[in-house]
Amino acid sequence: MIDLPPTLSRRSVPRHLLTLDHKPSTTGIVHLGLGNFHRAHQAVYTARAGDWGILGVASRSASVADALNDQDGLYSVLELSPDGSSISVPGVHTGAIVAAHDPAAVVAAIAAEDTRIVSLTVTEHGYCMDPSSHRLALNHPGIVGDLESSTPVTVIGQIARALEHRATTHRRPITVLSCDNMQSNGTQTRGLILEFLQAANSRAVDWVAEHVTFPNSMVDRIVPATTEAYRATAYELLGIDDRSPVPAEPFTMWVMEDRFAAGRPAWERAGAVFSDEVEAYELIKLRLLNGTHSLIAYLGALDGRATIPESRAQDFIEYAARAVLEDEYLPSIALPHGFDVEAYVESLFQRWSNGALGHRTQQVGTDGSVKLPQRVPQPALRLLDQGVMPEHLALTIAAWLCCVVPLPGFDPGPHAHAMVDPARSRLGELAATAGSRVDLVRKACAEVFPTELAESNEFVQRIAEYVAVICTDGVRAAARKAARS
Ligand code: CS2
Repeated sequence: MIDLPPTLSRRSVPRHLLTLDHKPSTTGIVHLGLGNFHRAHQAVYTARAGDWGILGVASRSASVADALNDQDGLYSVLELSPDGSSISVPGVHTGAIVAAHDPAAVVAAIAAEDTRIVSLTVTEHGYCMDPSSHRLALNHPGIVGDLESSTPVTVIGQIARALEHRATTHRRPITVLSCDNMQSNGTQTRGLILEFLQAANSRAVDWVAEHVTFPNSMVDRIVPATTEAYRATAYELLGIDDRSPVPAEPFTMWVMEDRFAAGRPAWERAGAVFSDEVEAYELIKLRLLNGTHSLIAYLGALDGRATIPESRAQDFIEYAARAVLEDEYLPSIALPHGFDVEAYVESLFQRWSNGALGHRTQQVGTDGSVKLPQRVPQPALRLLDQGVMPEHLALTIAAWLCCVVPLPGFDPGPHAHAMVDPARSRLGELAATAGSRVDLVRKACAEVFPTELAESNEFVQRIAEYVAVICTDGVRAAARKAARS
């Protein structure tokens, strides 16, 4: 007989590794987006805060939800750094469901009387937002369908219908907490939900506006995708087979507004910060970390680098990263009171050097068409208005385009090919019909960025020049050009 390794459960897990040592007695939180980020971030804070259970909702894939249900709601978080690794098991999920299999169950869970918070990590893509106007994309096929349907399939439709249900039945208040990397994520989510309800001619609009809160939040932790290698490390550390471990860096940060309509876990016990300056923290995160991260990922992928630490170790990438961060992103931010920006910037470069984590360029480069609009346009427009050309922001967009748009005679390499982007096919169509490289860049910018950016001839021209240099002389030559300018 073969001895199978024990599977993860409340009975098999070593007690000292469990953050919450008992199954939560209630489910106060419904969380949409059961990906790795939520499981290594909010779930860890919640487990440390006490007895608040989370029902996890996966959008499509059943693998994580099945693993959690088969493992008593458990999975492990594998913390990796050059100084060593450690493992813990949050133990805060009371169950998991898959939205695509049962959208009505998602609406029912959010509408339930005991649910006090609905939180989201559904990525920028999940909000069905028009990139230029930042309003609900009323022509999005999912939204069009959801406006007619009582079993909505989009996240915005599901939350809106559930709030409508609350408004017309028990009327208990609730908080909608976006934990996605978007500027003013709470305010934007509120706008999208209210627009949906208005478009649906719902009578719940006023109730939602008055009784549901949407705090803004800034979330931060580098959390790669799970691979077989991470599973093997988790097995070594746990001695138990976990079907769904999550790798993460040691650093973690969460800053949010304290506006919860129906109570909240004591997240401050786990180090979360409640602040009235969240929007400033969001800008620091979105621009200094995420914006620079994008540039490192695209330059790295085009240079044949599989991971962020390998990319960041190239002198030309380190130079470009410091230039974009210090000269182009930083001046666009009013720092929060008492914030030590030098220490923050140095900690970023250390975090990006974490070779034990091996965060992939392909992962950071994925979804550029929905991530970059949150990172690049405002700092770029600000400098353009002052008559300054944001060279490294132009390089960021050029490098992204070279990764995801088919350009004649240019092969961006395997890491760029592996990047997933919802705009890939549309950008391919534009490339096939564009009259010139500048025309292609202008149309691509008009497709994903606010109109003002695509209308800046100078900026579009400069992006096209960088695209040309990357295609003919390579990414290092393009970075040299940006450094000289
Ligand atoms: C990254 C983020 O994929 C990306 O675009 O910049 O996922 C980043 O790792 C996290 O936001 C860190 O908190």
